[in-house]
Amino acid sequence: MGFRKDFAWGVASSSYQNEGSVTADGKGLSVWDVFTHEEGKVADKSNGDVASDQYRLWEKDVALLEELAVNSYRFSISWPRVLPEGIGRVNEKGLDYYDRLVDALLSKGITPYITLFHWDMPYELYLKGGWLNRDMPRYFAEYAEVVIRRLSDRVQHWITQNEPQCYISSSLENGEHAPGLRLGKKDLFLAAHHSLLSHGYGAQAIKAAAKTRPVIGYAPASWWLWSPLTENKEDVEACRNKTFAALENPLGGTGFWLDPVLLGRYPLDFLQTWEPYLPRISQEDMKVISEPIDFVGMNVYQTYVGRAGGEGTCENVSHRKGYAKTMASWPVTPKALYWGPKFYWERYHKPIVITENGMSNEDWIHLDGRVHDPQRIDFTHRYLSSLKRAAEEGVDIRGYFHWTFTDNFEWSRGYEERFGMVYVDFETRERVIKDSGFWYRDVILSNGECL
Ligand code: IFM
Repeated sequence: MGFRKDFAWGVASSSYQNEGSVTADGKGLSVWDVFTHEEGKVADKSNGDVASDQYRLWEKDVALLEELAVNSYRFSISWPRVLPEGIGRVNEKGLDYYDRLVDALLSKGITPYITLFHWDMPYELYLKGGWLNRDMPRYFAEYAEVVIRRLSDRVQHWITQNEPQCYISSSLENGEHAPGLRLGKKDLFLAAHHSLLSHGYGAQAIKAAAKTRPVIGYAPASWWLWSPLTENKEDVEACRNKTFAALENPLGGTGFWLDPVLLGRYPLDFLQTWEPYLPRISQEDMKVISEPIDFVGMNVYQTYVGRAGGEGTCENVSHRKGYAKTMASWPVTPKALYWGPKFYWERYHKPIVITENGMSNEDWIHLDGRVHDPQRIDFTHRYLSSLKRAAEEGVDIRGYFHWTFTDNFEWSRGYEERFGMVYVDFETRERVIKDSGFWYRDVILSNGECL
């Protein structure tokens, strides 16, 4: 027994990182459109104005997806393309684009997994206070409803939010991401609570407006994972506890973002430590936040490694000399896709979809005209083997989406790192499937049996 027969094999992307055409056909500005044009915000002074140009080259991209043999494609919708001011006026031309994309995918037997929010907040809503505004969750629900009305006769799989840790912490705490603010703890908790509420209102809006039975997920960043050095009971226990514990910086934590959604409460240790900084959290809010969903999305790139220390602590033994790492300096730690899903499954009993996993690399077109990326093949092989082990031991894993489809705009690092299974020449927008893409196709065609 390996992966389920109906396993979703896919690749993932996002609107700002891929679409380009940032003012085409009536699209409004997002916080990223504004931020990337400010001095010193992006490492290579670039922006997503064109990105991988998917808005114009979508037909080519659908043909590439077919060549990769994926049965699913995860992409996000640009909120300001659909509602240029964030609320109110609907931009039909923006919706038409997603209509065409969905139809083309379905005609090739590829199931769309649509993320409603992958960071590109309408700039007009930022001017209204963004995540600090108590009305944001309602605005998000209004937007969700517009999209669901238009696409849910054909689309069933929805992901409300991608990596709230990033659009709260990196965006509002350390200023690295748009809109580049540095707020204090009280504001951050308020924004985080509103983000969780918007997930809940979004899930309710999807259910209320869907024309076919929706399958709803939520995809926080699963970067705070701990895998045991050995499989001794003590090491496993120490790492499980550490994975869900409240952190010194609680907004990075796993329990903080998942317990409210899946268990209906903030973690107790978090509430005790941060009480003086928290907004009013009502029972009604928690009911909305924990609106039942169908799967938990895991965006997994790495894990810390730990072992039992004294007095129930977990000792960090992560980095050994000369450890393997990706271009982003993220350690190559395949155990993440075994222990992460296992710990989540044991705590939440929710089906799991790996909504992101992958690595950045320095890829280029070789003399033979091909893009050889053996590191990415080895990386993915190792991670998928771990995932397969988890599936074989009974963890309910429904799908895997490689991050990412084509090379794209990597936020504040611009175009310096390439995460794609398809190479993009950012001058000509020419695409070349990398060796890893062909390798992944064989994995998909064997449903993971060849791993
Ligand atoms: O490119 C990002 C993506 O937008 C969110 N998750 C992590 C990826 C790699 O940094």
